[in-house]
Amino acid sequence: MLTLQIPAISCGHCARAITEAVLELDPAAQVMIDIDRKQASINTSAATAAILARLDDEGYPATAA
Ligand SMILES: [Cu+2]
Repeated sequence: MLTLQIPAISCGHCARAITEAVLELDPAAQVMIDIDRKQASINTSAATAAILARLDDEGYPATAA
């Protein structure tokens, strides 16, 4: 389980955009977003670096929580 801190999360749209970005990398990924805590919990076989790069492209820079 990868837990990311993503300060730019502010609403459901952000949560959906992040989820879709992760699913493009790994269609089997499980993504849980906590909007209040601005955290994403991701169960994925994709490389963490690839996830971080993809989220950065989407405008949601993330750090490991
Ligand atoms: Cu939003």
